[in-house]
Amino acid sequence: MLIKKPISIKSSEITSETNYLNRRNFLKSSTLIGGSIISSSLIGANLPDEPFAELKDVQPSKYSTDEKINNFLDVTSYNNYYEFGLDKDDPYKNSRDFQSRPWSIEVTGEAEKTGVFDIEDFIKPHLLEERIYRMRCVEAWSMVIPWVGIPLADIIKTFKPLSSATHVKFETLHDRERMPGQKSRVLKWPYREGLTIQEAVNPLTIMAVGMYGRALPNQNGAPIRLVVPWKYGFKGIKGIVKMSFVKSQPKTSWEMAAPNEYGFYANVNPKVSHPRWSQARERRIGSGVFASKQPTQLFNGYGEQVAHLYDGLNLRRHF
Ligand SMILES: Nc1nc2c(c(=O)[nH]1)N[C@H]1C(S)=C(S)[C@@H](COP(=O)(O)O)O[C@H]1N2
Ligand SMILES: [Mo]
Repeated sequence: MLIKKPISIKSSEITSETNYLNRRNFLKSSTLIGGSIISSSLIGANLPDEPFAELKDVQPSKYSTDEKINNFLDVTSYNNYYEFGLDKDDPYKNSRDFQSRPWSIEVTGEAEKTGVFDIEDFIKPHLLEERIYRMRCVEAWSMVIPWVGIPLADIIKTFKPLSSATHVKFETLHDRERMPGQKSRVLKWPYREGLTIQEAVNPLTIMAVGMYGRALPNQNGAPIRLVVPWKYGFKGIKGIVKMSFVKSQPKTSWEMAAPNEYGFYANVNPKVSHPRWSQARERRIGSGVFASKQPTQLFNGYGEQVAHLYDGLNLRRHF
């Protein structure tokens, strides 16, 4: 268990939205010492070198939804991160000792500035924003997650991509000792993802370094992961060590594994079924076992910001 349950506090209380919001106000107005409900003693187990650190100067964003935020416990114990196992609670159980520092990110390809950068230097030039986004997994469940991150456009700008760069490609850490799930052949490692340059610089696309105002837990992709809220969750690659500016559409891990099931675009689309299930509806995690599924929205409800990217593209063919 990630969270050592303190006596007399139920997990529902630890993680409720109200507590999250109260905590947020509390953090704004005072120095955090032990005793806040989500304190380093509860979460610290997940980031051994430092407590689940509070992120400073996080700006709110007009792109955040005001929908009900999911419980911290849902978001950190119901995960897909095959590097740490295939079951939903495997990442939570198996990533506990993962060390996400020191960490460097290699930037390569069609750009003026390339090289290997320490994560702190990679993040430092940028303002952190809170982005409360819906996340829709291709498996037909969804959550609302308060990410903390940096617009990918701001990051990309600092590397000055050349006009020859049409796509951005990302890779997760490849290390079978630190990521034991990579001993399985379920995917071709490292996990790979990619976006067109236009998708990458869309204002909704962020690289997340935190959630709930705190550093990103390991199971959610520490220290840095992609969040592309109008696409299926698998586009949101975790534990990124490499970003490449490339001249053609890169092959992604899920496309390599099952090209008829997982396309490069992976835009959320209720009208385009997965070959094995419908995408018309989704189960909102945390809504209770008796809650009915809710309708899935085209582009996960972010059409106003992103529909123009796909003008003239056949979304059924380019799924
Ligand atoms: N490296 C890596 N990134 C990954 C995955 C993975 O298995 N490995 N799973 C993806 C899938 S299918 C989803 S739905 C989201 C889940 O993100 P979350 O666990 O933070 O909610 O992460 C995505 N990023
Ligand atoms: Mo997913």
